Amino acid sequence: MKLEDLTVIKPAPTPGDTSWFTHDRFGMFIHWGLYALGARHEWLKNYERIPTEIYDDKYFRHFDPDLYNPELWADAAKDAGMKYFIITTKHHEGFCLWDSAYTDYKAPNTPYGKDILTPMVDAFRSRGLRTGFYHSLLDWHHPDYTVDACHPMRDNADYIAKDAERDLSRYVDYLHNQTMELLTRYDPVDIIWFDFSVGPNDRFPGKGKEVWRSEELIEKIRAVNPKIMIDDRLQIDQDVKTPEQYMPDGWYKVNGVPVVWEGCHTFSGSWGYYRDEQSWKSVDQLLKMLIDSVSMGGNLLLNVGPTGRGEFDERAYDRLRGIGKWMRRHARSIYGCTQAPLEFECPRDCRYTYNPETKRLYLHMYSWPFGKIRISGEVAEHVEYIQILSDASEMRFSYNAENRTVDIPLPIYKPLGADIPVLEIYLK
Ligand code: FHN
Repeated sequence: MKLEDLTVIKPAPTPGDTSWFTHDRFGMFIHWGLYALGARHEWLKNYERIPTEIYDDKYFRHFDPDLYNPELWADAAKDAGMKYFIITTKHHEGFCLWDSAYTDYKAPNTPYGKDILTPMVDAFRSRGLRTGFYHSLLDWHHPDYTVDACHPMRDNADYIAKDAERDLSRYVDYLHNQTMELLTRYDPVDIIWFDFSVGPNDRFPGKGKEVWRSEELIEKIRAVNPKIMIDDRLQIDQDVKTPEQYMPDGWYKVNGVPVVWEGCHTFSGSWGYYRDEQSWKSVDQLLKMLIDSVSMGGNLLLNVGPTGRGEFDERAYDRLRGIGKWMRRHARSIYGCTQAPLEFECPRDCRYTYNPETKRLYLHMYSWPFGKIRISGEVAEHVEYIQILSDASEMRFSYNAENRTVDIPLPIYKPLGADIPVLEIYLK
């Protein structure tokens, strides 16, 4: 087969502009809010059924991240090879990081006394990273937000009884107003990442596209920013599917059709800062999550939960540095890459990524086989030149046309400076 006749998957077209997104592949998610002070999961208000008065007395009244310096965050993201960031402008607790005109429950009204979002957007944009806003549909603080299966007060009969006085549509007006406030004040925002639609249970109705007036909201958003990417959690599919905390076993599909997708993952389980959590993934694991995602045509959104002082956890910096060390030499096996042609068989313990523009194939070796590695079948017929990506050293090979195999003798030791070695294969 000719190279151009091979089957390279293209995702279904999207209403917003995803061209940069499917090129850049790697972003930073940031979960930050009052829950950083609790330092035991961003859902602590729900898990511990904490009434708002107590929650705010503890955390709103003590929020003062004096070491907050978003320049350091942006540097860490850029040096790790990330190309965009998505910040929780408001999470389920309802606390807003920016100086919203629609609420007093915001960072400028805490002891910290300042808008947190503007310097962050400026810092990341000044380093060429694109801007994404996570915005919670749930709001455990707003007076008109009614009780549902995920509400901290779901077992509090007195609180539930007051639902009769709550006007959920007034809350949804607030949601629409704040969304438009964010998109106009920080225009151009590249991604709006809503989270999430609540399922019904035997006690409470759910909250989905009808409640959020999702169609109307999407229309308003596209009217001010037609190219923006909108995620899938308004219950109306838009620009990106968002599988969370698991790795699909193939290109993510909707009704059998491959789509633009992004896997969002934590370093260690919780999204918000969790002081005593010890389940931190290794750099090797994280790199394999990035490569796996791209090898199946997707993006990786890796989350950081800053502390109550406004710093990234040392364990996060350590992982970001490790990822950056590999990306410095291997970035072109990620950026602009996607799933390899379907006709290409991949050797054991390896992954392929493929750049359809440069016609270069990247063989990521998760283990270093002894003596040689063989690539077989259709791919073997297209091999023109091979080098180790990290140091551009030639890898000589022998092609057997009868067996359609290419054998590549390997040195005993895997190359230095490449936690995960990559062979860059020029195709003809
Ligand atoms: O409840 C949230 C959770 O706190 C976190 O924000 C994740 C990130 O995608 N989304 C929800 C759980 O699906």
